Amino acid sequence: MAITVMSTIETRRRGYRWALSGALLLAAACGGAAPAPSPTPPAMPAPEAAPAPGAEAAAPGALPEGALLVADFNAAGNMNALGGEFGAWASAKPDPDAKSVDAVDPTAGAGGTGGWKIDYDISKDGSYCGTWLRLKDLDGTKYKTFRLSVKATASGPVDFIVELKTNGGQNVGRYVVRGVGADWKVVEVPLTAFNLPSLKPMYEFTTVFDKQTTSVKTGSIVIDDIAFLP
Ligand SMILES: [Ca+2]
Repeated sequence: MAITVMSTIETRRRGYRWALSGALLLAAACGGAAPAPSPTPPAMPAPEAAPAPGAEAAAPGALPEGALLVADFNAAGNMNALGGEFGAWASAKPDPDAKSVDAVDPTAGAGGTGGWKIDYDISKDGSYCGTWLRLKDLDGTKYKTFRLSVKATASGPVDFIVELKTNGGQNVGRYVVRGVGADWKVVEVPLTAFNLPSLKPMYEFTTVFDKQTTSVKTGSIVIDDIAFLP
């Protein structure tokens, strides 16, 4: 099934206007406008969730020395701090249709800054979707921990999968983030928990919502401050 994701819908954000016209975007995405292949398919089906080795703190903190900020979503557009694009993807025929719409919201992020708002709908049984963010082949061997901040805005608690991919997407490591509610959660995952054969070159960060993992079938989350920590 994983290979068939080449037919998924991808909604790319090209400008800040997208963030300000979410309703139009949603309508366009729901209508299946401009479908394009997902950059890389998610690894399906979801494996057993690994025992949580990650620490989940209560509030965001400043990045330590030597950390690499990947994206803080404080600027308009769909380009991260590494010069990589980001966007949304969703399953489509022959699999059941899902919906995923992402946008940079100028105030939904941590501390009222910009954040990556993700609306997903996997209410059709067997559908799945998420978002992707390119990592520009960074050298993950310099770091020990992957970090992001996340909250749910429309429903909760939400469980979802985060993936790190290397070698052009050939290798996929997964971690399940659980219990995301209305308060910001800082998720820190040791890179070893992704069980990747190598930590370079880092190709992509992906979110995945599927029925095996995500019990809330229609929801909205905001991600902010994606970083690698030494
Ligand atoms: Ca931010």
